[in-house]
Amino acid sequence: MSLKFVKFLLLLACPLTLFAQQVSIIPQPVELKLNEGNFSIDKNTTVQFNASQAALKPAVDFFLNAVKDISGIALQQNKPAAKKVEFILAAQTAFKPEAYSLTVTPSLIQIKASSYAGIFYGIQSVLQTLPQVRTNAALQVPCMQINDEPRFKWRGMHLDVSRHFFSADVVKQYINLMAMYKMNTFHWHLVDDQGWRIEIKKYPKLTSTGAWRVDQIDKVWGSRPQAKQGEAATYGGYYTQEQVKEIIAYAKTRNVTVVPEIEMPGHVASAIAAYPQLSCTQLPQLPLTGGNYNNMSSNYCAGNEEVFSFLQDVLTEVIALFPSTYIHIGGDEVDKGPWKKCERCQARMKKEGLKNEEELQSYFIKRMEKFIVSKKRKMIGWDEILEGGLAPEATVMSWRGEAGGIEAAKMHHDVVMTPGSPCYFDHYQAGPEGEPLAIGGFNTVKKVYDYEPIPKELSAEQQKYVLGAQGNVWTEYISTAEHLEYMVLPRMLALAETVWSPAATKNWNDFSRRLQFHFKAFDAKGLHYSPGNFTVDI
Ligand code: TNX
Repeated sequence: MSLKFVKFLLLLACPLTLFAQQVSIIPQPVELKLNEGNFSIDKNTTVQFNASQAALKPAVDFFLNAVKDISGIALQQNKPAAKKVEFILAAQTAFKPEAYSLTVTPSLIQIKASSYAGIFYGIQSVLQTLPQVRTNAALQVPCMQINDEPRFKWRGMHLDVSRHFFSADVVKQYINLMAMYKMNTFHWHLVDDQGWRIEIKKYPKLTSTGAWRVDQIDKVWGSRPQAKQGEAATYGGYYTQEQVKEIIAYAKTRNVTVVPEIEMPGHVASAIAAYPQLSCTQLPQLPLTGGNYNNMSSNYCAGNEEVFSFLQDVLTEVIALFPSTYIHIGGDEVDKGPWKKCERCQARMKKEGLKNEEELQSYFIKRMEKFIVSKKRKMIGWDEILEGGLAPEATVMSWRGEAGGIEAAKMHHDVVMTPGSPCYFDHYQAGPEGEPLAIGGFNTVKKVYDYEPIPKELSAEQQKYVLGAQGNVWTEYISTAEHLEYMVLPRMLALAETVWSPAATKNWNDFSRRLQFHFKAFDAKGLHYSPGNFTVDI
């Protein structure tokens, strides 16, 4: 054989061996070096972690369960062994928050971090190298070294459970999917015109009345006439406080913080259906059935003191349940019409020297912030809270493009970027022919992947106020768990890489390749997703 031919054969073989060694982790780790060989997880493998680090137990159990689910192997724990999977909680200063290192050699898998979060993410990276289909064989983990940390600290996914209700199990599944891709903040939109979804002990009608409506939302947004008093409410649901606690604990194991949204002062027809005295007109009404919000009785009355004591009572129960730093107060799309016609609102404006209804809204939100801060929490709201003057310590969620976020960052307020384009996962991702009816807009997976959460307009100093980004899932048109999965997969994976991986190393082609592995995993797990179009940027 000529030397030339041997060289040719080597050239051919090289990419093949490289290919065999590729891993498909999403989001792409900051540093990943593949080495020769594998660690083989079999029944002689043991997991080890220091007994003094009992806090790691839920993460270790997560790993043990995942291995058992895939292979049936029940790993040994803390037994002396030649081959081990080791979890090491290092000194606080050794790793940044949520960072980890992962070392795999033929005899050792070692995950090291300074936090539970880091250990959990090391585990997620290992799990993404395993076969995703059930097998009876030993599990091969390629030898490698990973050093990894997130780019942003707010890696969010939102879910609207008001327009359609999703069971506690579906919510857990949603959180589990988030955690697999290292997303860490679940924004739970619990209140809107079409249903109040969280049990509040002091105000039982919020759920006995406010959680139920006459019909599911019509296919065409807002076209269904408002239901009449006395019609039978047939659609709805809510979470008991016990279920809420369970969901928070489930999320905590997966390093997901649950941020509750208690919408105010608009989008609250459901609360007013339960307690009509909270609106300006005080007229009886029902939770809305359509997506429209321009309803004369959909706002709280900003001139009524009872509204503020009601909301403080509600938030007191919410704060007792949710350990999150942030409490979301909504603040979006307030129709100022009812306030203009309301004597009490006008009297309040006069008394407080407020020039217009925007300032009245700002007065409302500032009072709520004072209360939330007095409970040692932070307030976050949609970007309309900028109108009429931003509350002193508020964090802004920028959804009507990035303008609100830019303005807030320039004022040295924290910001979460979630512009409708491309962060709204209720918009079409393909088609629209052959796609389930969606709200309009067009956010392909490529568009999400290319999103850069730091606007160029911000100086290096101002950029620090961008905490991260979030995908939002409004559910006017989404009523089943399958449809929900379909809207989120794979766009959430693209967002996960955007908020975790360094901007400079993002690579669409490589992401598309890795995505194919995850599609196989979704197939094996029976998850619904959009196969999309991965070569063309539409
Ligand atoms: C605007 S985004 C809303 C929601 C709708 C959504 C539909 C935001 C803060 N408010 O109430 O569901 O558009 O995409």
